[in-house]
Amino acid sequence: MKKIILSLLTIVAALTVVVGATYGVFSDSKSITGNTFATGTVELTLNKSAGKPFSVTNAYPGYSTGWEYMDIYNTGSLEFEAQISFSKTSGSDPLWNKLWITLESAGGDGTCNTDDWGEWMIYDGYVKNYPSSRVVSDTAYYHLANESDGSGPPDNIIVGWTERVCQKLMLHSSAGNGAMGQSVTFDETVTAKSDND
Ligand SMILES: [Ca+2]
Ligand SMILES: [Ca+2]
Repeated sequence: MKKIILSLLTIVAALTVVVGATYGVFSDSKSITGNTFATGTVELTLNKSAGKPFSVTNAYPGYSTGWEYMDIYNTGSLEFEAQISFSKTSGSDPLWNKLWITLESAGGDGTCNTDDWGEWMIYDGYVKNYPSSRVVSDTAYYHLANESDGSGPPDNIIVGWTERVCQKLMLHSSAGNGAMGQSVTFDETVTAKSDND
């Protein structure tokens, strides 16, 4: 009986050795190397006509500047949507409240106020009421608008391209004596945002 038990123990020990052993395998492996992920840059350059910034003196109700422009030039590596905003930095509120601005795209000929194709009205109203969230690179205002990934309506300025925004500034004819002998200073800012629709 003792011999049988010893034999069983030997068998169990042997099985343990077998179970604990690792099998050899044949294998093969290949890699796709050099995966990278990098981001682009949003960068705008703002060029302008000689009459910008506006520098108006001795104005009166109904006075208007001539047509000036600024060029929103995409100098980054990503197409972008462009927005304009205006903010008063100092000076008279009664005068600021009566400043009126007209914004138009330059159209196909790139020249302001020639009424050619693509010369769309962007805004015609009081500067203080300008809707700053408005994308001015939309096809409604800009005939070169693009959307390379087709993800939404074309409202991007593509890399290396320029949108010319024509503008003239006037003092509304309804301005009263509260705006007389006053001055106001304001900023016009263009914000470029990477494509988001
Ligand atoms: Ca034109
Ligand atoms: Ca877009």
